[in-house]
Amino acid sequence: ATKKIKSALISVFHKDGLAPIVKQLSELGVQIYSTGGTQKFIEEQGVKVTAVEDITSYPSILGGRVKTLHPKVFGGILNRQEEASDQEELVNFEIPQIDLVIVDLYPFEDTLASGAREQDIIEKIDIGGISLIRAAAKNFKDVVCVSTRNDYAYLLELLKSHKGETTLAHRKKLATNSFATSSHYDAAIFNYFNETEDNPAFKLSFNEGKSLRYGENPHQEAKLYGAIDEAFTQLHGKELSYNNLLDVDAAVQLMAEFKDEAPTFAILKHNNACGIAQRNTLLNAYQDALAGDPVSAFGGILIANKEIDQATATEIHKLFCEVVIAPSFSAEAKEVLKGKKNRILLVLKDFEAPKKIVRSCLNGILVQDRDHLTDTSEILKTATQKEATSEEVEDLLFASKVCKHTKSNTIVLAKNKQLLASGTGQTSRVDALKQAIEKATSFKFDLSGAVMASDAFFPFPDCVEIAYNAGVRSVIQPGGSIKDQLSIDFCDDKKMAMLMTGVRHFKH
Ligand code: 93A
Repeated sequence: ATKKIKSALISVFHKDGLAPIVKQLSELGVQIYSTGGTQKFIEEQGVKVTAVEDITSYPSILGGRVKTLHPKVFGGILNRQEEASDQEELVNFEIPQIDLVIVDLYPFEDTLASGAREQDIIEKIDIGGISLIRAAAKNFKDVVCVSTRNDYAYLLELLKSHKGETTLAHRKKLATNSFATSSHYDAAIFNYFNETEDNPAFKLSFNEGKSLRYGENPHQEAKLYGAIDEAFTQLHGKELSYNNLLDVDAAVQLMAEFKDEAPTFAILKHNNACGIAQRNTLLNAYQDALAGDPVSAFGGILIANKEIDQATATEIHKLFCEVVIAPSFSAEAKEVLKGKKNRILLVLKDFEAPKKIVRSCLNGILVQDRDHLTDTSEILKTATQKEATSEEVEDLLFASKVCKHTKSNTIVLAKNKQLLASGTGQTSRVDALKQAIEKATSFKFDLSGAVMASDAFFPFPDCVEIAYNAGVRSVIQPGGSIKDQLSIDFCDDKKMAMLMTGVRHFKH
């Protein structure tokens, strides 16, 4: 199945990289056909070339929209050399055989990215070029298809060392690359038309994923799709792993809740906050976040809502942590934090998180709106006789925001804008509460006057009872259980305040 290239059709948008190829083709005595601009370029190289119009007997029409779309061109590419009837037709219709197709498509994506007008973008939807690629790749048994400048070096090698002879394997490899080119190209066009979905996750292009070192575990392969460099700039450290990326995502979503508030610092492990605090200075916020659970903080993901200064960096430097994320780092802070070779430093950009989130499910994909509802004082309704004090309301909202970003079932205990402990990802709400109390107690936190937040309603009054016994005096929860009244009655009896948000924040 070795074939020698005797003729070529070349139609390329960008002419760079083409000169050595046409020279080599000419040395091999290959008959070259070409379209307008490409023809001119080839002539400038002093290489003999025949206009495609000479094959079609048609000029380029409709302002270039129809140049190569002609049976004489496609017949030359799609004919099967083994089919006697195909070959007869070539003779009858005076169709020249085409052995090699080189195309560089209209730059649709670049034009889109340049912010061009719709009309100009549409004009950059290549029709003839993509058809040439599909035709040549389909007929890879006989035809060599070069669909991207990335394959020029490979082609040159075939022309030089193999004197223009190609094996079936060579041609199949180039055909495979060609369908990668065409599917990527069409996906970009689809995404442009399908803008309404507004989700970079849909803008996956299947030949462009970035390989990660491994997935959740070393035996799992993994890839990352999408332009995450639009979300942050990495200043320092090793390459982000699969798990790092999930933690960074969780950290960024959590901190978005506190974006314009006082200095806030959070430490996450396994996508959950193990410490978070809001203070007058970032240093204090960091110290009190760390105090929330200094054991879990080891190897954690750290995030700040303000620039990390030298004082905070100096404290952080004492901790072994995987990633530090902030809107910026002072020059001194950068120096300090770069002191550990592997520590990843990320500058968070002002990016817009996609409005939809995507997950695989069985043999399909689940798509849902992001949980964009943030609990604010306006939505709160007091269910009990006792009102919460303004300090308590602040703590309740703080706790509720943390709760929203913690795996369900979750209970968050907080006081004075500091996470005291949470119960995360438990199969019962009571277990989540017990876990939180035990953790808080083990770190010697005084729970008297603490607030409790729950991501979903209390089905029974047991949680408020256990919380009361631990010292909790105010509670925030969505409400909506048919047994809400039992929890409310208990609170009234014990002079506790209970605020209802009406908004559930499950995070499965
Ligand atoms: O407008 S098109 O879709 N119509 C065509 O028939 C056609 N044939 C080739 N665009 C077409 N091409 C594209 O023209 C090629 O994909 C290439 O990008 C470009 C090369 O044009 P020129 O040689 O005139 O610079």
